[in-house]
Amino acid sequence: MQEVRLRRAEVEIEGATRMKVEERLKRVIAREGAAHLTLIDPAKQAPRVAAQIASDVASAGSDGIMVGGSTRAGGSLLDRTVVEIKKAIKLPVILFPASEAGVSRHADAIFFMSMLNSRDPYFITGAQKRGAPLVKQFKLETLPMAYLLVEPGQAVGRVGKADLLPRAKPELAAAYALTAQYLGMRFVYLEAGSGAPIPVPTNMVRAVRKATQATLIVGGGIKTPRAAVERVKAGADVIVTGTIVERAKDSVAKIREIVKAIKLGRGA
Ligand code: 1GP
Repeated sequence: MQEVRLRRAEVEIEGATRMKVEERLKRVIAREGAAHLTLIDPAKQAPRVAAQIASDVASAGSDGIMVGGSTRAGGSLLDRTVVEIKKAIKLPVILFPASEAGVSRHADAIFFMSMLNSRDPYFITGAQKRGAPLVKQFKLETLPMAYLLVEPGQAVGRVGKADLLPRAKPELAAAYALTAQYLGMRFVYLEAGSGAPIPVPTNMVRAVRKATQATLIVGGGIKTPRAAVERVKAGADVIVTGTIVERAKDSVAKIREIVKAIKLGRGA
C-alpha cells in the first residue's frame, strides 16, 4: 500500500516537472493574480554568478528566469549560463533572444518573439526565420509573443530600430496588441527598455488589457513594489525585472517585496 502511494507520488512529481511552461505560468497567474519573471543577461556575469542570482530570486518568490536580452548573449556563454541556472533551480528557464544567436538547447522554452514595431524586417521575421529550425531541432516549447517597444525604449529600442510607441498613444499599443492576437500570438510584452527611467504608462497597460486576452507582460524600469503593483492593477499578468538584481545590493529583498506586492495586488 505504502509502496503504491509512493509510486503514485513519484508519477505526480514527474508529471508536474513535465508541465508545459505556458501552462505553469497561466496557473500561477490564475492562482496568485500575477507572475514575476527575472531577466538575466548572460553577457553581464559569469554562469556561476547567474546561477546564484537565479537561486536568490527563486527563494524571493520569482516564478521563472528569462535568459537573454542583449545581442552578445549567445553561443557557449549562453549555453553554460542556462545549464548552471538549471542546475541551481527548478523554475522554468525561458529564452529571451535578441537574435537567432539567443537559442539554446538547454532551456525549457523560448519567447518566440517579433518586434512588431521595428522598421527593420530582420527584427520582425528575419531573425525568427534563421532561428526557427534550431528551435525545432532542440524541441523547445515556443511561446509566441509580440514584443512592443514603448518610449523611451533604451538600447533595445535603438538596436531594434523600433518606431517607439509614444507614451501618450495607448490606443496605438492596443492596436498592435490586437494585431498580435489576430496573428495568433498568445503573449504581448510592453517593453520600456532595460534600465528605463520610467516604466510603461499604466493607461497603456489598461488599454492593451481591454483590447486583448493575451497574456500581458510588462517590463523595463520597474524598480519598486508600487510601480509593479500599479501595472498589475492596470491589467499586467507578468512583471519582468532585470536591472534590480544587477545593481542593488539588497536585490533579493527588493524582489521579495515586489513579488509580495503583485501577488496580493490584483483587485486590492
Ligand atoms: C528588459 O524589461 C526588462 O527587457 C527588464 O528591464 O532591466 O529595467 O528591469 P529592467
